[in-house]
Amino acid sequence: MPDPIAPLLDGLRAALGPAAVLTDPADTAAYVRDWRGLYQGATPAVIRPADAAGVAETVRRCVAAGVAMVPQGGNTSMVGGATPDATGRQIVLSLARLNRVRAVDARDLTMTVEAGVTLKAAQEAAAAAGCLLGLSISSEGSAQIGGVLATNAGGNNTVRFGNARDLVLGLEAVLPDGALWNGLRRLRKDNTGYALRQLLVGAEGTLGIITAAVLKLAPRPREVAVALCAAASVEAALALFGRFQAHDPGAVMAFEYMSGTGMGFVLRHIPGAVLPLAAPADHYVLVELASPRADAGLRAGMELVLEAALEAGEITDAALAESEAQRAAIWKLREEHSEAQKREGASVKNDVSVPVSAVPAFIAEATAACAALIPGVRAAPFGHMGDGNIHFNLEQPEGAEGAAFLARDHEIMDAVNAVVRRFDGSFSAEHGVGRLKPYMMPGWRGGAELAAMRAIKRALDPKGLMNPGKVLP
Ligand code: 2HG
Ligand code: ZN
Repeated sequence: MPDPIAPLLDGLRAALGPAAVLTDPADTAAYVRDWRGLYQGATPAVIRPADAAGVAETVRRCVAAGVAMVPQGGNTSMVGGATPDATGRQIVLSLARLNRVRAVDARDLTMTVEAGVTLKAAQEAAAAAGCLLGLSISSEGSAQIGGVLATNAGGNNTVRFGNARDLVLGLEAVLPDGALWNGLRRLRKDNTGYALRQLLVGAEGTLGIITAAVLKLAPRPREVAVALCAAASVEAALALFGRFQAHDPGAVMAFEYMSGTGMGFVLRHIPGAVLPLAAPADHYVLVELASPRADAGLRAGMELVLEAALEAGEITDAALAESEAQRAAIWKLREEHSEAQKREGASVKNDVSVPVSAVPAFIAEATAACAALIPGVRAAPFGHMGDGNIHFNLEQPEGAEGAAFLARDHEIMDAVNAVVRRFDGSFSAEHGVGRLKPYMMPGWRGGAELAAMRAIKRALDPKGLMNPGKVLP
């Protein structure tokens, strides 16, 4: 059989223009490797359509040629979800040029954005209209809306607004047969059969390619209060969360836990990172309160809660941001955790969730399990305590060989997941399954659930050309 790729690329050049087809390895290199450096793939071409019709055209031509596609946005996946395999037979379909904010409606509190708009640009467009897009993740400067939705990203504001899925009212997508589906409805109520939009959200590009979405907005906050606290223990950090929830659950915008180990990496590796507290601690909490009211009295409420927690011995110190610059500096200590862990050496990530109340016991038991498995391993758990999603990341023992440590990644993940299972948690809370975790699916989602997922995949993508090797084992 003649190789279908050369004629496919000729056809795509003719249909989309030569600039939309990258084949020079110098141009495609950045698309075939994930940012963590876990996966080095290969591709004959990166296709960069300018609009949804171009995406549909690309999919139709790839399907006709029997060539697999790997959709890619900002290439910030933690699980290799956007990287092609090493065969050099999978096309990378970049959504980056679909970068228009089509509409923002401050009365309906919705925005319509294309897949290639970065999350940060979408937040800024919402803010410019006096609104808030209630989704914030550490990679928001690079991550694009299409990938954010395809992975059902969570992040810092899940405690207030839910996950990406909860913000989606409508979707436009190219289905695996190349049909362009316009489901960009802006309705708060719409019970008309299967919620196709929700099927595509979280499917990681295995059931179609999201090209645009209608997202829910909220009124823009007029008062914000942020504090960094030194907590006496993980239990104490959770008790502090309980205090804020009891005081005013509607005000909590983020409640993030950080271990002393992880914060130590940030202070060591991130230029400009400064701890605004008297002394380093073993446990930290970042809490953000926000209200659309300018007279909500958040600062006073924050002080009240923190004073009570100080008196109870749950926290030993706290710094309240006095300015936007201080607020950003405190958030930087949290957002740079991944980068700092990368610079410290090899690390194995466990993006897991347990019921919020179980977070302290989970961290204690997972820490013990990993110490027993690899003496000297450095647990640096951090993350979204307010929704139960902890990044239970492990850094190689000091002085150990990084590659040897990484070679044990399955062993480490399995040890942590055994603890997760005891608490009825999830092995992937917000990063998705990607290429890293399909092997876990039968053990966690086997039986009726996986069978139904396979049936859906077969029905929509019978040729298996949409992001193969991801999600399903
Ligand atoms: C975060 O919460 C991201 O900052 C990254 O989800 C987590 O690096 C990680 O494991
Ligand atoms: Zn996270």
